[in-house]
Amino acid sequence: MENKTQQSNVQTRKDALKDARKDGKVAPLDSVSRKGERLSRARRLRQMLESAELAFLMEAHDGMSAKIVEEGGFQGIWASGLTLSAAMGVRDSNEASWTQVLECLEFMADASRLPILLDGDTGYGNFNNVRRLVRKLCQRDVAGVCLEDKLFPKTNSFIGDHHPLADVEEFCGKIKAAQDSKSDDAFVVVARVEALIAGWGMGEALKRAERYVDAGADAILIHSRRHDAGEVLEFAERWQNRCPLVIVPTKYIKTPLDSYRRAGISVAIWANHLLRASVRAMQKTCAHVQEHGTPARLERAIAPVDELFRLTGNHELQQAEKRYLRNRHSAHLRAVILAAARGRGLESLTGTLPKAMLDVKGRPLLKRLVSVLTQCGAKQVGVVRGYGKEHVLFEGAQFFDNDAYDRYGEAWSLYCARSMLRHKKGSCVICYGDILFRRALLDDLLDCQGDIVLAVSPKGATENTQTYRRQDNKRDIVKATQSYRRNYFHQWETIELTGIEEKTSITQGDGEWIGVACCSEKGKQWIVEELEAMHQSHVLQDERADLPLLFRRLMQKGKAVRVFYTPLPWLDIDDVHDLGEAHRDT
Ligand code: SPV
Ligand code: MG
Repeated sequence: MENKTQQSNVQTRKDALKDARKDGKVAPLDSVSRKGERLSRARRLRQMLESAELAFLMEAHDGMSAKIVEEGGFQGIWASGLTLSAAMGVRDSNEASWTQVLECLEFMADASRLPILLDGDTGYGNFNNVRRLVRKLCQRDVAGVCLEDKLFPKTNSFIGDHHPLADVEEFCGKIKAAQDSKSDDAFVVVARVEALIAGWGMGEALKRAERYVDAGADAILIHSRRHDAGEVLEFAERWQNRCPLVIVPTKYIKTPLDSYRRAGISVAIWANHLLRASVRAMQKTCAHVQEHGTPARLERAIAPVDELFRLTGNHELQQAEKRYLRNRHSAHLRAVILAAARGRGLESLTGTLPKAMLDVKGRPLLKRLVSVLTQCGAKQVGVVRGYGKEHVLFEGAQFFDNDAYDRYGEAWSLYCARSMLRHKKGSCVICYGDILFRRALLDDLLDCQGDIVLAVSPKGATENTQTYRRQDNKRDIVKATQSYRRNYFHQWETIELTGIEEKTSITQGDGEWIGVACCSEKGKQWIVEELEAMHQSHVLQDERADLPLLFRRLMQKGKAVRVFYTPLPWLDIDDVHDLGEAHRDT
């Protein structure tokens, strides 16, 4: 007899819905409207309540659990007061403030696209607190709030007896206030009837539910702590489908779901299961590690670290870095500074210190260089030291020793730091240790496309900005497929190196390599392979094995080395004269 009545309820409800859909009054339970627009979260929650299907909300208490609920295939989230509090380590007695709850909700709403129904307890105060709460929930795209007719501060429904209930009139005022304060029409206000919990009986529960619906509640949550579903099924039967019903089958967990379907219940909430599952998993993990002294044997039983990265969307961040970072290299950028030489022409000043450690306006040259590279995003800076290596040690760099600094050329120094080029990911800047440049120059170089790109001071610029340089000083003179043009777009033009040699006169080339190069992942690989080849054939173990030789060999093998002309000023400290200029200039 009971089942029959329940079945006929469902039938009525389904028929009513069918008609409403035909008339276009109720959208199908879908996340997209008929016009193809994505429905708001509040609209989707409303649909769940209004659907003839039994729907489920799964509890979540933070961003991670919200994400897991979404991936788990649920249609919505119950932001449980109990688990939000417990996850913060406090009691479900309004010990967490409402703004702390709001903050958690914000993480949850960001982490998942599901509609969230907040367990708003008693509304954290009177009607006025409810108004502010609802305004804030709408702003944060929370789909609805469930208010319970108890007193602030509330007690969890499964603790203690004789819970005091709110005055009906006062509670109706909160429901009206909630409805009046929402900025999204679809935002859902659920009124939770605690009369059965408080032992006030079925009559009181029905009477209150009626009043709450009259006050504007969109749905009624009828709560029971009995271990069978008798109370809620009886309520549903007597309620006669006046508005959607929500239940929380925590205690009467064994009731078959079809009983709820037959009773015409709209939404069942699994209110605390994810937190309970993770508490047990955490306790087991602690016990295991205590017992065995190590989590080594747990690796397969727990989520891999990569799973945390996946759940928190690290892949998206990597894509975004490519699009938005000032230069696309920064994420894994490294740099190698070749600073092994004593410095010819500076013997009077390099009695003990190598030239890279000479003071330039109160700070060693090398430290200035490391700081420019770091500012440009280099995550790791390697310094190859040789002469006076005991004086080359400071924080912020990793050191490599070249003890053959006075016998072999710079290519050998680079070979000493080849491990820096072997990192699979990210670009690497290679630069001499006796130069100074500003950040803008390196930023521009890093923006340049190419597997090996040399920063070249173009002919005109070199002559204008570096007039103090001695004419007989040797420089790395560059010839390229194109000379520098004062063209806005030159930075994006593909200009390739055709020759690089030590010469004294700039007039013989298109510009001067300033001693800074940037290599892509592929470029790094070419360099490592070429250095190994040079090593095998003993070309590397020679004082003439400098970086221009390395670049020429790469070019001969058909590897494109690019030229990036920069008119920005830079300094090359070759002798006492240069150092004097650096003091005046920097
Ligand atoms: C919650 O999840 O916080 C609830 C449901 O309010 S219950 O714990 O059953 O009261
Ligand atoms: Mg609660």
